[in-house]
Amino acid sequence: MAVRLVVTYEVGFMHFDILTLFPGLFAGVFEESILKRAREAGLVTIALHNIRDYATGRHRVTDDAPYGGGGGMIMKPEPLFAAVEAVLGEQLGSVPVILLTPKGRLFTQRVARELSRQRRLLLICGRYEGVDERVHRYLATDEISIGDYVLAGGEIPAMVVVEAVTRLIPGVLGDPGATFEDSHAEGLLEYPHYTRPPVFRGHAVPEVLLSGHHAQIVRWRRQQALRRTWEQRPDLLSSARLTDEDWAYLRQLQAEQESQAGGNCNTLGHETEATDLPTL
Ligand code: 6GU
Repeated sequence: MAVRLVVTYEVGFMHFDILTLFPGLFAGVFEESILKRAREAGLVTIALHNIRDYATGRHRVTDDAPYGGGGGMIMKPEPLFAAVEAVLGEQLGSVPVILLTPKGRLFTQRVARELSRQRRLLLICGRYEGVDERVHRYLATDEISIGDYVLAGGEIPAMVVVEAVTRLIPGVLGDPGATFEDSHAEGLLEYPHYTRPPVFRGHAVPEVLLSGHHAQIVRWRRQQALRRTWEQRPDLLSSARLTDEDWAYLRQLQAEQESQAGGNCNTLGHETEATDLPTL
């Protein structure tokens, strides 16, 4: 009798609604690579809505000068409320309405994971100069910024959110382990990767990776991830999940650094602010 091996993959589904004044900006990003594949596989649907279509009057005005004076134009509340209400209909109140704004909470892998558990998300692309406060207070249920720098509008941040969330939807990436090993997934930066050739322009692949010793490879990768995080993003170490062995390795790195002249320079040679370990 033949034995049938049944492999089941968990698959998810997500719908994104994006409200923007510039729907044309999204075409390339959504029509290539991972987002194209996720859409073709029926795992993700994305609807772009032009905010201008919900503005009234002959000129369909979507922004206006700020009360109290000052520079820049402010997005008017009426078109945004009308758009969200029309797009969500009965689902208004049960779908997160996320305003992309530099005033929002910081977008991290944790936030991406949190959002990937939703079935539907609505993203409003704000323009940098500002959005009427009534939108912040009474329409948006969440506000997200992708980092401490200034962009002209929320369109590129919306693409960032859609891509980061989509790749976490079960079934989008072939290998379910792939998202687990990502930089940031465990709170550490990722270890270095190598592929053929074994020597390229005189630079050899680390011996351990060619050794076939699985346990040694795992240990080396962990130490590389720790070293890289300590060098580039020491702020991440205080919230990473670290074992006693990890801490021992970090103390060893710190001891090596302290025994070198200069003290304030890490092994890459540039100045870093916080190479001191958080709690040793
Ligand atoms: Cl969400 N919007 C704008 N305009 N600038 C940003 C941002 C968002 N996140 C970082 N910079």
